[in-house]
Amino acid sequence: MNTATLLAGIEDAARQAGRIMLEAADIRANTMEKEGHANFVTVYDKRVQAYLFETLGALLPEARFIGEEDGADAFTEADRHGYAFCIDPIDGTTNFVTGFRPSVTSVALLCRGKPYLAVVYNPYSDTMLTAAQGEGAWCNGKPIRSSDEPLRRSLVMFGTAPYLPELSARTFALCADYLPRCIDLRRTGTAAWDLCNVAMGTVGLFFEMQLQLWDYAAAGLIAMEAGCRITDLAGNALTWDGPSSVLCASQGVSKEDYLPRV
Ligand code: 2AM
Ligand code: CA
Repeated sequence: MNTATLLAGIEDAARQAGRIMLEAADIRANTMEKEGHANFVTVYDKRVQAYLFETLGALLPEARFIGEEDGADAFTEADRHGYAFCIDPIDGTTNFVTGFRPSVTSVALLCRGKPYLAVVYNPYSDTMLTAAQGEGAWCNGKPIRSSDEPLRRSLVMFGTAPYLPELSARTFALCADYLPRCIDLRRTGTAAWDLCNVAMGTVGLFFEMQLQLWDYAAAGLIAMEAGCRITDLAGNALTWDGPSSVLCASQGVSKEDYLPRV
């Protein structure tokens, strides 16, 4: 199957996943707590993942699956070979539960352990972000590039990892470091959407102390294909095989401004 057909199939599946999110009812009553503080899952996260596993499995039967819910949530050595879908059925589950927007569906297709195709869909604004490795990134079918503005004329977004309280002091030290060096800070509650904002050019830089592979695999490729730099918070290349800190900046942010100074 060629790249365009495969990408179109993933887009269709993400759009249907978005429909499940938009039609969700009684979300709070259908919410369960996972391990740790403020870590939720709803029946809809599980329903969307089951839908995506089934639909994408039919699209590319030889692909393996890594997804946040219901097990199958670890990258394994087998995923370094062939194809593997890496899926977050609902990124921004806390937003989904509380009614704060947005939440998105995130699907990356890894090829030999590296992101190859990516789809992030925001059903609340009907915004479809896509990317193909080496071919570019698109928003609703139009090519996107990250911003040319320097950090001092850009917004910075960050995630707080509330389920990992040991990271909060460092997270807020980083906020205090970046705040005087940028216009202002923003937090949406979905790392995939934050990274897409850097890719779309609305935001100059994003950081979070720890993300899971399914939080950043798809949006990370979209950001790279839009000209962004993406590394861990120490500036090392991402290995795309498990949890990591993530630092991502638009093409206008200089190397000197990129890394934290604390
Ligand atoms: P989620 O909504 O799919 O859970 C918010 O800071 C970001 O971190 C969201 O993208 C959220 O994804 C993600 N996240 C939630 N729990 C996490 C965990 N235990 N480890 C890393 N990232 C997590
Ligand atoms: Ca999720």
